[in-house]
Amino acid sequence: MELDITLAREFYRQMLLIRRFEEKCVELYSNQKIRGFLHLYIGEEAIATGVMQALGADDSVLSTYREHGHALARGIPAKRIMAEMYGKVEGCSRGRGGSMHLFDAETRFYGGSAIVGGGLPLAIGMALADKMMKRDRVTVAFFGDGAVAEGAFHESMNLAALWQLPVLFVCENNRYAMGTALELTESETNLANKAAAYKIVSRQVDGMDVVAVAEAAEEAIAEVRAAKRPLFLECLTYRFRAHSMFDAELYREKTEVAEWKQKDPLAVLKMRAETAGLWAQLNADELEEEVSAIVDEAVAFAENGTLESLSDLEKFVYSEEAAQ
Ligand SMILES: Cc1ncc(C[n+]2csc(CCOP(=O)(O)OP(=O)(O)O)c2C)c(N)n1
Repeated sequence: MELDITLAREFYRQMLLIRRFEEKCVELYSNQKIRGFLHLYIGEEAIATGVMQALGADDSVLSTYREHGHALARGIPAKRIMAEMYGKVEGCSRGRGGSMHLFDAETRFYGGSAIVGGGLPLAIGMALADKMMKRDRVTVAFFGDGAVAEGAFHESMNLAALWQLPVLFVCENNRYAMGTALELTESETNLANKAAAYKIVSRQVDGMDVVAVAEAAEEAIAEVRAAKRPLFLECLTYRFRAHSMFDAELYREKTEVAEWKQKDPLAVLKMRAETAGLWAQLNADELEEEVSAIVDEAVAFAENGTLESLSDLEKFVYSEEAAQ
């Protein structure tokens, strides 16, 4: 992939938006504007950015509870995501889902999920439907390293291979499942090997380098679409922040976090742009301003949004038809 100025700017802008959006979320959470759980993607931005640019509008996406980055990169407007965080009806899930349950049928973003590995069986169902209906779609399922310990992971791998389903599995291996290091729960820590055991073509990529992820994702999605079979992409990454807002991080050394911060995806892209002689032209200051305006607008939109009225609280529990 040739890193030209258009691509470099777009990647940088996208990752910066995710970073600044989430930094604002931390502030709002501390001020109790956002309630419930909040899991930050900071450090992992290269994955959502790199994978999403390789998808077409008709492809489907399933995500996890750490999904703000996926949702933004897929194109859900920041203000609809922020309103969702605030629990306002203008939110992408009508304020009923919050941070962990972003959903937007228009961009075919079929949800964050609070259940570890919960998106995997859904991806299988969606891809099976596409196969049966002879639609030329790819389904992408994002999940963490913790999900490979779930039965749902193994059932999904098995069925995807057996039925030759067009799914790209994107494993975001950030080395920890909450407070548990991968090597304490898995005898095989090369997760691509686990998928390979199900006869699924699998690869590993540097998840801190957006260009590497974008290249791997483009190739992978083209293969899934052409060969109509699954593919597994393990992205080696790290989360810079705590698991969620309640986590004293007693399970890892500060030095380890500092070491990974040397590979900050924004810094890696900056280095690449400098090498290609594109950095000055990229105009990072202008992008900071642009992104800051988007985040401010999102907060204002959420602040001015409407809370669901009490009389509507039971709405959508049953379909309108069934409720009659
Ligand atoms: C089925 C299920 N089991 C346990 C939990 C509790 N839990 C929430 S997050 C988490 C760790 C998951 O880690 P990983 O999949 O690596 O994702 P990451 O948080 O690192 O992005 C666990 C065990 C849950 N939400 N769902």
